[in-house]
Amino acid sequence: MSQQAHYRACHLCEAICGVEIITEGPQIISIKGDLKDPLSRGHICPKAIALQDLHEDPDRIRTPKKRVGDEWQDISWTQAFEEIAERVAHLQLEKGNNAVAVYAGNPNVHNYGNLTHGRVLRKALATRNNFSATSLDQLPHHVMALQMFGHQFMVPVADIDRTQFMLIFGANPIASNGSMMTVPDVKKRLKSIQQRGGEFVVIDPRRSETAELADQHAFIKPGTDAYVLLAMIRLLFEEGLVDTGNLTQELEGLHLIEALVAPFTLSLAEAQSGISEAVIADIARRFANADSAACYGRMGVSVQAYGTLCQWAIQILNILTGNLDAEGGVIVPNSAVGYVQPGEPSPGHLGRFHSRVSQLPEFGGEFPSTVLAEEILTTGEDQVKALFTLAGNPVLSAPNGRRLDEAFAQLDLMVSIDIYINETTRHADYILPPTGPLEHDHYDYAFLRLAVHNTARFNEPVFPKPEGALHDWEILNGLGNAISTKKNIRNSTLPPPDMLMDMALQSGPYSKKAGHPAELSLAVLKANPHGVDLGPLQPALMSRICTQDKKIHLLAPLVESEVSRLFAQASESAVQRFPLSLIGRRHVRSNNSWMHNYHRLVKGKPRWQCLMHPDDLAARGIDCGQKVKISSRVGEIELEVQSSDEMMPGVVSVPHGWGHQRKGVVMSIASKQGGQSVNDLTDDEYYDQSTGNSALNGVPVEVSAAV
Ligand SMILES: Nc1nc2c(c(=O)[nH]1)N[C@H]1C(S)=C(S)[C@@H](COP(=O)(O)OP(=O)(O)OC[C@H]3O[C@@H](n4cnc5c(=O)[nH]c(N)nc54)[C@H](O)[C@@H]3O)O[C@H]1N2
Ligand SMILES: Nc1nc2c(c(=O)[nH]1)N[C@H]1C(S)=C(S)[C@@H](COP(=O)(O)OP(=O)(O)OC[C@H]3O[C@@H](n4cnc5c(=O)[nH]c(N)nc54)[C@H](O)[C@@H]3O)O[C@H]1N2
Ligand code: SF4
Ligand SMILES: [Mo]
Repeated sequence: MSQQAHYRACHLCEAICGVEIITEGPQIISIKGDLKDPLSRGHICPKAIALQDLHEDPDRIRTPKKRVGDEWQDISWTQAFEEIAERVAHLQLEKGNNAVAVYAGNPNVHNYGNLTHGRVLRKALATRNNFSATSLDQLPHHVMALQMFGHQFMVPVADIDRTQFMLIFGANPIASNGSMMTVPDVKKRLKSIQQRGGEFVVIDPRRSETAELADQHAFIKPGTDAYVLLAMIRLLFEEGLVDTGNLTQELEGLHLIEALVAPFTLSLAEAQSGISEAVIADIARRFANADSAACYGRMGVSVQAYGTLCQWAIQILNILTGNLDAEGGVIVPNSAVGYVQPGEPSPGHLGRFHSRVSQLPEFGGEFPSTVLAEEILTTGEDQVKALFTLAGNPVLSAPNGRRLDEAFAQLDLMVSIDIYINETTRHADYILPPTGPLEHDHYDYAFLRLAVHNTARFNEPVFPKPEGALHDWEILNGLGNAISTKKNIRNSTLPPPDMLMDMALQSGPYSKKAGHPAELSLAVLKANPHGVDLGPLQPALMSRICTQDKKIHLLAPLVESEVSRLFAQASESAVQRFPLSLIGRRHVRSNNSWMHNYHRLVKGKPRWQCLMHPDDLAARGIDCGQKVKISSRVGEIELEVQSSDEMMPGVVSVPHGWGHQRKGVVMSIASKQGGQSVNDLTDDEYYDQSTGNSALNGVPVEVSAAV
């Protein structure tokens, strides 16, 4: 049999690296970085190699399953769609449409058919109870973009390849490979800043892999970034460093910001954050005086109690220093598909309606995932009785996972579109497994919109679709159609996602229609399997802005109330029962909750331990390597602790996504791993008050020796 080379994206993280996969018949011979990919230029990380484990994994389920007692029975797709549709129609007729909820997890954004076809199922269900990983992750970015620029996806990205100063709050791209910033080969890109005479600075409670390489790292007490950011903004006004450049005429509300930040002095910032006044002032001045600068913040500042305020303040810092929409600053990418401009659908909306139990606001038609358990467990009209999970594992990923376990166990119906029987799907009545990632085509609809360099790339499947298998989008079409038929409502299935992408490419900014020389279409991308280079980021914000008055809105009521809440909190005394602060951690060989079943990744030292500063351990009489009990308001876990001066004193780090020993999980390698789920400690009542985005970082905890 002859060998064949396939070029495609690794879909496992936001870096979307190009890979070259050599196959011989049904066998994978090798997986390497694609040197000709214009975005990733040959870079890959160890996870790409594990695509082979994922493809071959005998635990990955390949036929629809129905629970019968404690057993899983293989059933046909027709039977699955028919039975599920019957039960949904019956339940919704009796209890109303909102009795059914949907949780869409992270891999949906890595699989374009889920993005295009999710709406077929949602339309059939017509429920208000939609949830997703967005509110465990990045809601503050979208709320900021909507308020300031009028569209939730108008998210500026750091122009890392041209900046002279990058200021990073709470992100560890060396381990995560970047997020809300598609940046393959980030290490080389960060080092290039230094090589061209620039610098990068990291603010993080842990001396992370990224902080290790930085020109400067400052430890910060978790959850206090907003004090530092507001003090930096205050200093810009006080020292006459505000220079809004070309955007001066376009800004609405600039004069109000100076008064708003007036109470946030450097001394308040030092007292709250642990970073000295001198260091904060020096970083702010260097940022303002740099030839170009980009401030970027991720999980550490998005998924904490002031996530939205932090994302707002980060953009204000970029704007006040003339770095928004400027080369080397932050720029909204010009993607070939989903190019945001007036008229692009789904600009977003916040707080049009509120969740039933805790009255948290919807965003873009979704409630924060933190209220999913209470919507199932609290009786009354509109109580959630059935759940669809699409590529999500909330039991390990959302706060207070034990409460979700309890909630899922009492649902009348649960359906999971997923490839494993894991901590979440073990509760399902039906599991519907799609094809594996190498068995379907791919266009990076989500991440090409967030990339640090404009490119477009389409991937053909590496292997043919196995007989009898369905793609995620075909399952969504099938379910949507069956449910609509039973409910007797009009709903049409959608054509395959490649057709939809072709239409979008041919009406996008690089099309023949738009007069662009690239003349992009699906056929052009198919003829260029390594991807097409569309050039560096291009400032063009004001021609695309989506606010009604075409201005950039610097202030919103939610920002003002968050600023007041932050100021009031400074005089509150800390909770003594849980004096330590819990944060997360990512490792390059692990990915969220579902990649621990691949021997190529889990080999080597364990990566799930808790890290603490030696002084915190000494104060509690705990030795390195000992088992400790970590407790929070909602629960406790026991884990081995490692002593590490990477940690700021007072801070405890535990990665999420571990703890696969729960009964019924069918992942033979993962369930033999150690580790516990940190989300048995994180608190569903601890969230960003303005949006309901979970605060998974900065959770109050205490640690003691396990007995
Ligand atoms: N404490 C703490 N918690 C966190 C975080 C943290 O930093 N700290 N991070 C949060 C973040 S940023 C995120 S995005 C969430 C992620 O949390 P989730 O949204 O729950 O996503 P995953 O954990 O990635 O789970 C993915 C699920 O999709 C399935 N799957 C994988 N590929 C496919 C596919 O192609 N099709 C289908 N149908 N299913 C597939 C897997 O088997 C698994 O069940 O976790 C959040 N939770
Ligand atoms: N290898 C790997 N890559 C991944 C993932 C993975 O699980 N593994 N997950 C993917 C996903 S879904 C996402 S969203 C991205 C996330 O991408 P990143 O945000 O880059 O990843 P994290 O490791 O969560 O980085 C958060 C950093 O914030 C710090 N931090 C915690 N609390 C605070 C705080 O209060 N203030 C400040 N300033 N810092 C704080 C942490 O110490 C950590 O270094 O990664 C993606 N890539
Ligand atoms: S950094 Fe690793 S996991 Fe992420 S896309 Fe590249 S190869 Fe895949
Ligand atoms: Mo995420």
